[in-house]
Amino acid sequence: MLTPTEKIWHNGRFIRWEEATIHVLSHVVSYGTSVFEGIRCYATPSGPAVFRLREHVRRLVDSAKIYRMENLGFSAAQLAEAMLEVVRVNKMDSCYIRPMVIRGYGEMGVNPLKNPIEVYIACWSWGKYLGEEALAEGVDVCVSSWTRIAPNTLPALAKAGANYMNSQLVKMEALANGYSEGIALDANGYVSEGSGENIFVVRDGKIHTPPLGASVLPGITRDSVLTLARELGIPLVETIIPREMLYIADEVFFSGTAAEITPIRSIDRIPIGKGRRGPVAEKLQKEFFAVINGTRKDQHGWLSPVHADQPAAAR
Ligand code: PPE
Repeated sequence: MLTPTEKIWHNGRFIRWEEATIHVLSHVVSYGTSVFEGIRCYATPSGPAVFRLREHVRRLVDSAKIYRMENLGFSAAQLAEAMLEVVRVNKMDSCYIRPMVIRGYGEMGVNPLKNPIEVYIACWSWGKYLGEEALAEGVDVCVSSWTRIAPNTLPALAKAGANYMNSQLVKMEALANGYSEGIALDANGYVSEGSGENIFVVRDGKIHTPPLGASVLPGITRDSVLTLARELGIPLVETIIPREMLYIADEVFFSGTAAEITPIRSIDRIPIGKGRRGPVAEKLQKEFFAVINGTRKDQHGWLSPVHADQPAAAR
């Protein structure tokens, strides 16, 4: 179960965790009117630091814009500052931050435009998403019988609550069949993404990942993986991936804020490569964890220190 923290930020002020409730007739409840983010704050040797804060705020604002929520009442800079403040106020060293923009209580009916936009930012402690052993051992997954949201239905570039109804179908089916996660194909039958992760396929030393047109969320960890891979000189390509490419890959792995970099050791009970974490995933994990642990120079400015008097990580 979720362990409560003390405070949640709501439209510019802090309220108690228990106070952060909404009316059952809020627009979001009937119609799924929400966009949100998931961000990790890591404990570094120089104090807590939020990973890729700017990019997450930007994606939140982009998601809102797609749904015609033009005025959130706060600038990107104010939202970013509020996210850091939530970590400070709750005295967290490391945590998961969940900013949410919802359409609240007012009118009923599909038209959301008269309903107030409410912004909430919560944080809590969140451990390993796909289990403790997943990062080292890899996970067993399936290809879902559910298709990912099709182009021009629910926009995949927006991180909207409603998208996760599709994710839930993928996830529940996977769990019901004894897998830890499902991989959804896009409307054309090509590999898209996991219920809450982007996906990478390695064959002959080259990384393949589906392009943004394959109904994937523009993952910020995905971008980090691509950046680290380029720096390591690993060839990579964003390209459509046929389902069967998964089975004959040398390695397949997931990326995501919650899942970080999680290797996949089997798909539909077919062992991937040697049936455990492969060298490319391991190399990328090593680099990624060195950045977030503050032991590798943060040359891209990916870490935002939570406390003003805190030195930037490992400079
Ligand atoms: N695809 C989907 C569908 C997705 O939900 C996520 C994040 C990603 C890709 C990876 O994106 P990024 O986190 O920016 O690298 N999923 C979030 C929600 C997890 C949840 O269960 O809630 C996350 O990882 O925080």
